Amino acid sequence: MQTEFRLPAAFALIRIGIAHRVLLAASVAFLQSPAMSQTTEDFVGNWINVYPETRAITRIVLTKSDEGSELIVHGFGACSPECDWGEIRIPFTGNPLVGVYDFGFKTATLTMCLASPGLLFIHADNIFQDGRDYVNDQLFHRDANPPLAGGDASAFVGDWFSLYPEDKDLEASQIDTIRILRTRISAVAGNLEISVHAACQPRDCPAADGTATVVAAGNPFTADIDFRTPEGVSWGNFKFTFQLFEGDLLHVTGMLWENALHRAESPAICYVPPRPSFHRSDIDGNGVLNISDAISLLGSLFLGGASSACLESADTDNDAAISLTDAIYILNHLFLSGPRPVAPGPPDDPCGPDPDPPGSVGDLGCESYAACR
Ligand SMILES: [Ca+2]
Ligand SMILES: [Ca+2]
Ligand SMILES: [Ca+2]
Repeated sequence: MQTEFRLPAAFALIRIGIAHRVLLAASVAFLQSPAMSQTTEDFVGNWINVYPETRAITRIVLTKSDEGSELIVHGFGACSPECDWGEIRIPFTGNPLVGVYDFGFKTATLTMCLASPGLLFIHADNIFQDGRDYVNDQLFHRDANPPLAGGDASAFVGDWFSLYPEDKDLEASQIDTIRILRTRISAVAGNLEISVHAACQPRDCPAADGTATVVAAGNPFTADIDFRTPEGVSWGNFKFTFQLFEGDLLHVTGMLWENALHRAESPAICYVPPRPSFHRSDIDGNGVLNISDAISLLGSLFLGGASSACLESADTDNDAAISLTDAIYILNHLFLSGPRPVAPGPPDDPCGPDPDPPGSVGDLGCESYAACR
């Protein structure tokens, strides 16, 4: 018999500690890569939440002060009609910017980070006077239409990870919700197979997994996902929305509807980890291409030697197979002026990723390659 799972209603009084701040800073630093613009003008705009059904900040208007040294932040929250949070002024200190709203009953600290020229990421720490606090992550697009990524369904394929470390916000947040930690999307027979791993907040309940198979139907697409703990306890049937934005940002939102009431909302901004860089044909990974690489490859193919820690590097001709041909290719290049190893090229070329799409047949992976760290 299944026990119905209930998110706990009691709130513990845990304050956000220094570790939380340090981790936040580390996460925001990630968002700044690659280098983002750092002028006030880049922040100025009418920023709209990418998720129209949000119960948090619906939009935020950023303008420049007359003297140009400050940004004026004008936030609006989800109420009916729209809640006007009023204006706060914050000095411009670069990317990210931090502003604090003090509502009396709670403070909301907004860390605003340009994720790309058209996308603003806001991490909000809400601390209530009674000690409860919760955090949420939201993504905003500038004016008009969201900059959704183009391409077909394969663009969604990959392993996606929450922007924040897995346990950080679970400790900080005291409001019942779930946090999406990891999402894996695979292409199978024309469909997308989705696997979402989530944890609930506060943390005194187990993490759960949900899976779904959907027909790949554009960007965004939705999926109904039933979450189950390892013991088989159901969290209920969540309505998920997956939106892919320019710059490899996947926005995942889960809504749980119970008796037609909105019960939980868990936006999670996710990112694709940077693809590993390597040099093609440097089988032993020492940053130099010579006959040892061919010998090492032949050893792994025919003498039971260890295979390269970077399979893509060993696939010298990038034909999705590591074979004798690759060793011959190296020898031919070294001693008979044969063609150079293909992109990203041998060690005298810049480090780079495999040109094949992530998760495709041609993507053999590269677990580690020390010469390109
Ligand atoms: Ca080598
Ligand atoms: Ca090959
Ligand atoms: Ca490849």
